[in-house]
Amino acid sequence: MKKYVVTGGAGFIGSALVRGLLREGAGRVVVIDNLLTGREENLEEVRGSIEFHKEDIRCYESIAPLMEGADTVFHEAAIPSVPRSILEPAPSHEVNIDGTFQVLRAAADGSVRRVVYAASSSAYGDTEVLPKSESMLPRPKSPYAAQKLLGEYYASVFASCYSIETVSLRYFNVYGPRQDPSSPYSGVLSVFMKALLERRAPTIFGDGEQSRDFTYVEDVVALNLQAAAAPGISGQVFNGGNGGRITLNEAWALLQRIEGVRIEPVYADPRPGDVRHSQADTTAVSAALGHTPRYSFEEGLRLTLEWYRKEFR
Ligand code: UD2
Repeated sequence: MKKYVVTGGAGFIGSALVRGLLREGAGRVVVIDNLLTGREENLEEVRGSIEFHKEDIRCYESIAPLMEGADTVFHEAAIPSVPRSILEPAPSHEVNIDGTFQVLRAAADGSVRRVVYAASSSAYGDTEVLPKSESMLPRPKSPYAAQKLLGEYYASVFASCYSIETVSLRYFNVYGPRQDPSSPYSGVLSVFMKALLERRAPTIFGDGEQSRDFTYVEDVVALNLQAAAAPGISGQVFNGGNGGRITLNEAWALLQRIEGVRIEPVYADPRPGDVRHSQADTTAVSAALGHTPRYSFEEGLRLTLEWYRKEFR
């Protein structure tokens, strides 16, 4: 029976991946999460089908035995958020860099076949050309972006120096059910949807004309499963995006239209470290992994809004 490990498996993306693995008939799914941002409720209905370990990825001794002999480790655990990494750089450095190193080290020592690493589109920074392709020179603008990029470098170095395969997926602004809207560092769509359902004005940092390639979580789950299975891609980095680009003003306008309300947003100063435009070139990921995103922005938005509606009731 093949064993799969998901670090950060109680988080928003990690728990969706756990569900995806179980749907695909994965035999043994081991979740490692320290519940800093993850929540056990995210795994509620699958709790009986997985092994849950409340451990911190920075602690090699705790995580190494859990990784032993796994087919694939999906490394989702991280402290996300650009502004959080600027305000509190030390914790995110320790988790995103030291923690990632310990995950790779434990996986290599434990004869894991492959690690699929959750990298970030933030690594690109502000490039002159859109869409952003993997061959562009990264230009991180925040500690978080630099940390996630170093994780990629570490992953590919482990693939070349040790007997382990690694693949990095640069996620582009993932959204969907279970994304926690309650922190000042929450993903913008989760914050927008909470404001919409509570009939409050959202805050838009800057002029709202910055754009993102918002990617529905189930497309990221499918991509991870493809990245775990595809042969001959070890050491490589792929974009995990939709290929589209939506401004924050457009996103808020669409949400109002879906809900049938009109609420003027409040505009505030732009956030330091913010990337202006983000859009994935999906050519390489489609050629190497056969990946095609299935959810349009509006479809993903409607599904997510439906989930929040039930959640907040
Ligand atoms: C970055 C990465 C993303 C992921 C994420 C993890 C880029 C382009 N994307 O997302 O792939 O790794 O980090 O944290 O770097 N905003 C508002 N109002 C709010 C909240 C946010 O206007 O209440 C703005 C924010 O200033 C930014 C945009 O919305 O321009 C998106 O912010 P975010 O925090 O959702 O994600 P972002 O782009 O920093």
